[in-house]
Amino acid sequence: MIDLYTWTTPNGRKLSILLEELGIDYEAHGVDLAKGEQKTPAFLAISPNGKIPAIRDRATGQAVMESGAIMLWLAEREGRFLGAPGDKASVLEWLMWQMSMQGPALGRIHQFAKYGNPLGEPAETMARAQGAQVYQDLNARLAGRDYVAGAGQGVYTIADMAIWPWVSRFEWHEINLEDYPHVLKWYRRLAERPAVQRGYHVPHFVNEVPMP
Ligand SMILES: N[C@@H](CCC(=O)N[C@@H](CS)C(=O)NCC(=O)O)C(=O)O
Repeated sequence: MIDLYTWTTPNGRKLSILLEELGIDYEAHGVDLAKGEQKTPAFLAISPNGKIPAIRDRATGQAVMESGAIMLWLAEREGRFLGAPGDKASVLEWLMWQMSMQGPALGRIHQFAKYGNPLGEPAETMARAQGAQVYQDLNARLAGRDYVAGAGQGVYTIADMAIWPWVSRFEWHEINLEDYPHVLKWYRRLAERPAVQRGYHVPHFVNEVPMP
């Protein structure tokens, strides 16, 4: 049994989607970020960086923080969603791209769009240019492919599950997915998966999965 500590954000949904895809027993615990529950001593003992998501394996007591690390840890433990052995390099490439490029770039736009801009116009212009770059790179990668990692047309892996929840916030970062047709096709393909639908609504329902 895995305890999942999460909230209704893209980083949290990466893990609920993976757990739903794996079909293993887990219990989701909502950590209300607006109430500061991520900074309580009890939660910091599980996630020392004070951020969701985090997990704890109830059988061993092993806790893991950082969404990319948790995804890799679970996928390796279960031996699933990493593609064939020869696909591992590209799975890691796109998982790390998500963590270091896509998440931070789109997160900065969300800050400006939703919570105001104390840094001035140049910072916002730069953030939006980086966001557009992220979409251009993903669109180029998905041309002629079904999934981001793996040989040929690709194979469904944790890299897709990490990237998709951030794309599902396209309205927040004011990106028109019609401008990125390969991303749009891939986004819709994943959105049709029952596990993605279920994982999106953990720890509770906020809105239907956005469908462009
Ligand atoms: N690098 C971390 C980022 C996690 C993260 O930024 N979590 C946000 C929600 S999406 C959070 O917990 N924010 C609360 C805070 O910073 O106080 C990961 O990928 O797990």
